Amino acid sequence: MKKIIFFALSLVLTSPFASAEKPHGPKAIEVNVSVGTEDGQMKFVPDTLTFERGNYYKLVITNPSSDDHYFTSDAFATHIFTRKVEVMDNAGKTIAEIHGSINDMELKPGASVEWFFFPMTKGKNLKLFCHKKEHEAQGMVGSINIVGSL
Ligand SMILES: [Cu+2]
Repeated sequence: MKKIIFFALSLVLTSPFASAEKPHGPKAIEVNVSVGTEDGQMKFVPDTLTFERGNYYKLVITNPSSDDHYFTSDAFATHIFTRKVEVMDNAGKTIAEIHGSINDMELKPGASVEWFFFPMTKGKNLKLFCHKKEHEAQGMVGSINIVGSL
């Protein structure tokens, strides 16, 4: 019985770290955003994102809806340095790592990605939108700010 409890406990304790950054990497500040909602609303939640220069971020983008949605911001890409984007499977395990500058991604229903980046230059009201047909017109727009005194 003790063994089973220990096994269960070790699963609970280790699973959140399965997708975590390697211990020697910089510590990322986690920010969450969803594209669409479970009940089919055409919006980003939240629809305004603010990042600060000098920090390192992990932006977790999830699609809880049953539609395909884009997370697109051409301006944002020019203000950050992307370290990598990790694509997760249903269990939260990384199945792909993408490197290079990124300004557009499409998430299928249930999909989740983690975008690791450094904000480089300040920016105000950088446009975020979903370019799936008619989605922007229905409210799938948002804005991204990059602030900081540096
Ligand atoms: Cu959309």
